[in-house]
Amino acid sequence: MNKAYATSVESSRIAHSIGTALDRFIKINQDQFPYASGELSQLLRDIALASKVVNREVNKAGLIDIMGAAGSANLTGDEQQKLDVLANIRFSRALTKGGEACAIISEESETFLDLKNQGKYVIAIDPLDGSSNIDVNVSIGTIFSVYRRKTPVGTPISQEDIMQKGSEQVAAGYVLYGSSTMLVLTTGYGVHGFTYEASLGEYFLSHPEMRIPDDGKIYSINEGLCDTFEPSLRAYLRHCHSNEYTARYVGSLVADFHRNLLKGGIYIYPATRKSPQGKLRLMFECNALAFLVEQAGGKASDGHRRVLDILPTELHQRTPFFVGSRNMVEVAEAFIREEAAEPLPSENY
Ligand code: FDP
Repeated sequence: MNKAYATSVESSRIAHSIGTALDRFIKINQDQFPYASGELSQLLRDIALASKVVNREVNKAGLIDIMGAAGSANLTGDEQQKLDVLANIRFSRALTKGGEACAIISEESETFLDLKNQGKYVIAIDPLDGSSNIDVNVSIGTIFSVYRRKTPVGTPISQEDIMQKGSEQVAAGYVLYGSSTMLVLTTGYGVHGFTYEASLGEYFLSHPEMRIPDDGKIYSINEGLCDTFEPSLRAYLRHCHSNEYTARYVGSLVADFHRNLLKGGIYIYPATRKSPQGKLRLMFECNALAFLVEQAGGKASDGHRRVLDILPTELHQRTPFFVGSRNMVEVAEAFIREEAAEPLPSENY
């Protein structure tokens, strides 16, 4: 081959490796996975596959709305479904067919689904988080946690299998359907981000060993609810203002979390007058993100204690959530502890 030609090919995009596909990554790292028997790997593949289908639906959301608005049915005659219900069906179907999950708990369902099979894993999933953003073309996400069942395979699923602390997760992740689609994953050995290459139908490792900066300048909270926050939290927000932090709030948890993971920052959904326990669900949203952030070097708290140490008593339990850069979460916690010393909010706002 002509040397000049070889050099030009070398420096062109063709010469660059496409990178590590998710499947390959899972295979290479399988021995690092807890209970490395291959089942967890298969489970993660099932989740990735369902997320590709949901990604396709999300990208068609506008078209689905148009068809829905006309009150029409789709080509196969099915009634159009809301995207979050659709996502729930996609993930439940993939996990059921895959056979590695024995039970699914979903933000979309009242109770858990016992799959009555030989599977060893319990999945908690919020199939489509940020639903108020679906209709307006803003990033949304899927959040999932994976637990090992506690009772013997072959017996009915019990409360013990379902109501596990976040610290017992063996894997967790989220998919962000945004300007690009990403799957961010931990199995307890760091956090790795994969970007979806639609033309190849594959996730590729794009963000290995993700670490959240110890400090940041971004705070993410629905500040419109400020008058209903505890005085201590309002004091923390004044701290953010006086330090000229940047306010960023998409209102889609996965998108806000992802940005802060990359840039450093804190996301807060606190207790409010309307939601005294906060709005977010411990088992479907907070535990997975808490596991991820800790694996990336950050922190997740309910203002007083580590989120992963909370023993759930109800499936749809809510918790206040402070998550992000370690130092920022610790400063926020310090403000919460000083609650009694704070002046009344009306004097300051
Ligand atoms: P949504 O209600 O749109 O589903 O957990 C749900 C969630 O979104 C989060 O994704 C988001 O961060 C939060 O609620 C937004 O709540 P507010 O509108 O109260 O800020």
